[in-house]
Amino acid sequence: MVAGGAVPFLAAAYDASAESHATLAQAAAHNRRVYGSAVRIRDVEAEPDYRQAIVHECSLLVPEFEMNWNEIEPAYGQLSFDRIDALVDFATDQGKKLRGHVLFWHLSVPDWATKMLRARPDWGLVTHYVGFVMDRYRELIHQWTVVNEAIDPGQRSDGLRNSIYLQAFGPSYINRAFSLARSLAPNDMLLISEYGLEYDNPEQRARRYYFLKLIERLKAAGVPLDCIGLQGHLDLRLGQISAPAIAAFLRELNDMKLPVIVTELDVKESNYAASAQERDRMVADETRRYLDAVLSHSRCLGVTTWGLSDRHSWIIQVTPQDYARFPGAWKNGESPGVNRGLPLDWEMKPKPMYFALRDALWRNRVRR
Ligand code: 9MR
Repeated sequence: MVAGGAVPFLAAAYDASAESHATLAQAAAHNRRVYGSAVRIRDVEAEPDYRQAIVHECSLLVPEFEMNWNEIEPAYGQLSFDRIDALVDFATDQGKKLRGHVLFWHLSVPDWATKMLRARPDWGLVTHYVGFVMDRYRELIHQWTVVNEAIDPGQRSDGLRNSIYLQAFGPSYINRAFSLARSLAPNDMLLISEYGLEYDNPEQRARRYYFLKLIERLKAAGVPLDCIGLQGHLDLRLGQISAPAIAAFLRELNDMKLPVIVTELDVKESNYAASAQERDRMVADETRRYLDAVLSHSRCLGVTTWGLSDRHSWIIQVTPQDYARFPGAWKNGESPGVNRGLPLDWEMKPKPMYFALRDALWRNRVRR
């Protein structure tokens, strides 16, 4: 093991085929953490340079959407596992770990299921999908996003999202979801994951408050919850992350003996009119601030980014609202290009965010 705080070969230029520098996975492993990314299997199959970067940099993969209920069971009773099987096969062949994502998420409930659950709250409908998925990959997947994005302040006094699950089964659907997952996977790591926890504004303060209250209730009720997923969708339009707010939040989780995983890290840019160099610096700085806050204040088991390269980001587009913030810009036919909020650029070359991420993973010793 290399002593000291510096990542070895930091100055070496990135070349996906070169073995001469520490990868993100290696920097994470230096502190017994895991680094990984969400992937779409179709892109992995179609784009050799992307496939190579994924294989090289990641020790864990997350299906970006292939495991969602609406993907697996698009019509009632018709289960299709082709794409998720291909993704799990790829990961397993390459010796990568997997996170099962996502069992209970309001946006992945198929329309037919929403209709049926509205008409009759049938828990069996839900257990059917979850049972099939968890059983099928029992030997291959040992960590699961069980419940995702359950918080939505402003709807109810407990801060819970008024999702179809809540409407059908009441707030205890979360307890039941975890009990179900535990019964199907007695030794796996079960996560609840949430977004909007990083900034010091009224909305995110409320999100942190209600999320902690929920976690406290779940722990008090003996719900088998092993780890907290912090999505980490950073957003430069909101200013800078609040290190004190994050530290206070993580102290509460530490008191409950709960480890965390950063599950969906990426950065939405704000100033698309700045130079590419400046934009990349702002993204990297925010990434560093965030990871230093999380990694130094928690027992953090790993980081996954929501995609590895800007070519595949779910926030790839610079939106009309973004353009509207810069009247007069790009009049000469130039363009801001795509959002630059992931470690590698469109050409699979590392950007400053890559080095900020790698450095933070290397530098922040693990707390056990
Ligand atoms: O990035 C994902 C996108 O490709 C899918 O179309 C979408 C719907 O399945 O889900 C996106 O991922 C979301 C994740 O599952 C939960 N947190 C927010 C992510 C972005 O919407």
